[in-house]
Amino acid sequence: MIEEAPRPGVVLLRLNRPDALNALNMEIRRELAEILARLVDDPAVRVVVVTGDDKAFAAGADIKAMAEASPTEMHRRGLHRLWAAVAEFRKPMIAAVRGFALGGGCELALHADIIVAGRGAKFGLPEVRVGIMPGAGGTQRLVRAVGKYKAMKLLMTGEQIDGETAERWGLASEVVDDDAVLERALELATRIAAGPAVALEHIKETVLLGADLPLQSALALERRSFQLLFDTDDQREGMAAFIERRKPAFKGE
Ligand code: DAK
Repeated sequence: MIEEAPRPGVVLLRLNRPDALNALNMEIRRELAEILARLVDDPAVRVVVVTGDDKAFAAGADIKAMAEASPTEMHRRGLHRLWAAVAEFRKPMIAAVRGFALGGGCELALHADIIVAGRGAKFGLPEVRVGIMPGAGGTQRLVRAVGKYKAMKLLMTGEQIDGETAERWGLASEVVDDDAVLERALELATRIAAGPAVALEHIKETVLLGADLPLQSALALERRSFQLLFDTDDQREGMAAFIERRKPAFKGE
């Protein structure tokens, strides 16, 4: 994993296993989990952008490393604990997807809050082609993103879709030319990094938790989060700046 700090408040994580199309082995998974656990507690870090290279975001779990594994061995690896670090990352996360985002790679992108896809991106959940099924939320997050009938088609056939299709289906926030993906993701990250950090965390938590709650409970959650933000300096700054007709200078407090 390559970790860079390209813009103020923005950390860029590049999956870096080009010989295997960034397939997720234990080393990459552990590294990603450890880095995210550190970044989540670093107040200087506001937004994380995850990317791969021009050929692949990530072509999935490393098939060669699990072909011979027993159920006990898969249990022992505790992959769900490593994925939890991604799922529980409470700050904004953007996936910048070029090339293959398959299987666990697509599931990693599905953990992001915003997906910027290149036109040549290839999204898919091809686990069925190697005799298994998604294990890191693919059956759940994909259906929530694109609906049952499109999700089932991808899950049951293992077919890939390109960036334009992903955007049309609601699996990508935006589609841009492949060579513009990273710049666009960083542009969005920079804008978000200058925003009110506490409000951003509450937005993320409320959207994600609220999606699985009955509407009245979700609205109550939204109400509480909304009220809590009146305890932040950024709320006072944001509203004062509006009234004084100037740009707000958020401090994340
Ligand atoms: N694993 C290991 N190696 C991979 C790989 C993968 N997923 N994908 C590609 N590679 C390697 C290839 O073996 C090849 O290595 P060498 O033979 O050169 O040593 C190199 O990357 C280049 O790949 P290709 O030669 O195949 O390149 P092509 O352009 O011809 O084809 C492709 C690109 C992406 C269509 C093809 O490589 C492909 O079909 N790859 C496999 C894609 C796939 O099936 N992905 C899903 C894997 S299953 C879990 C949670 C999640 C998961 C598991 C457990 N728990 C919580 C328990 C997730 C499961 C999966 O993701």
